[in-house]
Amino acid sequence: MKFLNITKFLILLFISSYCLADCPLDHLIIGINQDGIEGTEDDRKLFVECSQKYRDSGIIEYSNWFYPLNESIFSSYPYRLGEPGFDAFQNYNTNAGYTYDPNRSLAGQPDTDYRIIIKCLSISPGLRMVHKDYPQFTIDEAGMDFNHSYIHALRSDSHLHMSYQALDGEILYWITFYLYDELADPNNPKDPNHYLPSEPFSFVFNKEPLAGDLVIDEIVNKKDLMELNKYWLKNQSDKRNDYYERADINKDGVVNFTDFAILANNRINSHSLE
Ligand SMILES: [Ca+2]
Ligand SMILES: [Ca+2]
Repeated sequence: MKFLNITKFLILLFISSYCLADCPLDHLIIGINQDGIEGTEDDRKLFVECSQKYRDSGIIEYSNWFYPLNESIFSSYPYRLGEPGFDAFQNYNTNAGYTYDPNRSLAGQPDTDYRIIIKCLSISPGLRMVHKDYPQFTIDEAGMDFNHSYIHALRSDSHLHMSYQALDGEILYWITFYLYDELADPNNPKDPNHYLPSEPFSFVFNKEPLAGDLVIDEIVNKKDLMELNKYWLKNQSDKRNDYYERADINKDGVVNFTDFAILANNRINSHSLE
């Protein structure tokens, strides 16, 4: 009996540490109003909070700005990692650590009042993202997506774990997503009940992309320059926004001529004339 109690205690301890606020695995947190200030232009714009992105990328936190994939026992897609997952800001559980933020949480019921779709814009060949829990799905092509709000409503929990699986443990892999609200009326973008799409965001595995390769495709060209321009002279770059999705190339807090020079140099080196 005592043994059963200890077992039960350990199981509960495991579940609580794995599933609740202090989950040891990295998660990106879905929210709105990134600057946390009411009355600014991002009030209804979706974003992902990136503080935990690459936290578990090495022996110490934030060792790398990529996730190394580990060789697994599986013969199919043998190089794997079980993070990052997704979560969402909420406004009711003050004990939930990093997800409690009333200024950044979505209002209403998931999948009823809003429906957040996480859509893949780009994925490198040989990588796939698998949701191993119910409902199971795999994303391995650009254009595929999943409904985060549906799973959130189904489980009454926004906390999702993902498995990233690849063919190689050394080459660069990437996956790029953006978020949108499927219930938003495209003809009425100022409708206060709906949310605007997020900027694209990426995870990279095994190594860092070329500095300046912001729209990740292993070449630095005009598309990357346009992405840098989107963040030009913004000066709030840090882990929370993944250094403006790597536009702040030297990670000094601001996107300026220093970053442009690095990008331009790699544009020449990657022999792109576009
Ligand atoms: Ca590029
Ligand atoms: Ca910079």
